[in-house]
Amino acid sequence: MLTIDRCTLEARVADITTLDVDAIVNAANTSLLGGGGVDGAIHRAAGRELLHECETLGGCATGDAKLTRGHRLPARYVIHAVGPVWRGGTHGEPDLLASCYQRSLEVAREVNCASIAFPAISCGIYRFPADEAVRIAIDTVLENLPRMPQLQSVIFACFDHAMFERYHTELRGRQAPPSKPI
Ligand code: AR6
Repeated sequence: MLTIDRCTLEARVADITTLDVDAIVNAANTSLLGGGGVDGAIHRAAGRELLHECETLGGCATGDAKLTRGHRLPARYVIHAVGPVWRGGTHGEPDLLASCYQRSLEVAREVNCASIAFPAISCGIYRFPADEAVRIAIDTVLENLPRMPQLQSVIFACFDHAMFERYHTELRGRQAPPSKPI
């Protein structure tokens, strides 16, 4: 866990659909009409009403994010972010992934979220290398914190222990060393 001012960043092994936070982020595709992975799990848990709301949004560009309500989820909102498909890293994938986190945080700020949970966007079906994705996720959240005074909790929800270890190690590496006694 890393605490910066009033905000904690933590990794958790968790099914993101169970988290009682203001917003969970979905790793969606450009249609916003559901799919496999975490997207499928979120749509199953939220119910048909989520699909109906998504149908009104007209899709979403890669690197962007759009808001819906959480419907039957414990979370108040779902922020649907569209990550890049990994195509070797020379097609702007890192910038597009950073943009997903950036846009998700901007959307969360618009509805005044104090707590948000992210999955490892693009790290499943879209095959983005996990170590680099984790660094991008944490960097982008940290860069945005000064603009988000309402934010108190950021959870990186990991589906397996290997992903948890990546976030945990990276977060520990960002911890300021204890100040030396004078
Ligand atoms: N809670 C938390 N993390 C999860 C969960 C869950 N319930 N389920 C899977 N993960 P992926 P992508 C992890 O494939 O790579 C869909 O079809 C998973 O282990 O869900 O961005 C969409 O419609 C991995 O670490 O998303 C798109 O077409 C991470 O979530 C496409 O997949 C992301 O894996 C998006 O692919």
